[in-house]
Amino acid sequence: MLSRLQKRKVVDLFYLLDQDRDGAVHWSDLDRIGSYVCLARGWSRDDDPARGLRTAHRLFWQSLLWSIGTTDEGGLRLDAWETHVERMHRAFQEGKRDVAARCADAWFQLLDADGDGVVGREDYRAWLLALGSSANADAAFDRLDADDDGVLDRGEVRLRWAEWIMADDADALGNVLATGRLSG
Ligand SMILES: [Ca+2]
Ligand SMILES: [Ca+2]
Repeated sequence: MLSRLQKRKVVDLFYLLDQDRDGAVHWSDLDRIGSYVCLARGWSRDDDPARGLRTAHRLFWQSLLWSIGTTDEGGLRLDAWETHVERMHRAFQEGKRDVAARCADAWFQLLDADGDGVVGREDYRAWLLALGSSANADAAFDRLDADDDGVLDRGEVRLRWAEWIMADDADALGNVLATGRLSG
């Protein structure tokens, strides 16, 4: 059972991901976000970073379907997302670090749009812009980058993602990872 705060995070992400607002998230929504990221970075569809990003988005989508135990047909409705997050809670509680790490790494690949091995400020700005989030990307990035070295490395993303999933404390840094904000 998700707490009110945990649910707020999932709901906020869900409505931003559902780009065509048909009440479910499909691959086409994610693909559209990927195209917006490319636009924001000035990449054309056949550029190497654009190809890499599309692969990362595909892997993210597949890992999500795998985690939820479904196929793309009909898309992922809000209750499926909540089930996914509840499953991640259990994975943490049961010490299944490989399951949690796999999901966190899928997020890392998604956010590291240029594929240079770290999530830089430009990566993160483009993600929030593509998502359509109203958040101040720089403020959110500064909050996430707790060691203040100007990038989010894989370990940092794993930590912040764990907080995004698990934290029930409004001050937890990772609350803003997915959408740049803690709305509602
Ligand atoms: Ca990067
Ligand atoms: Ca950092």
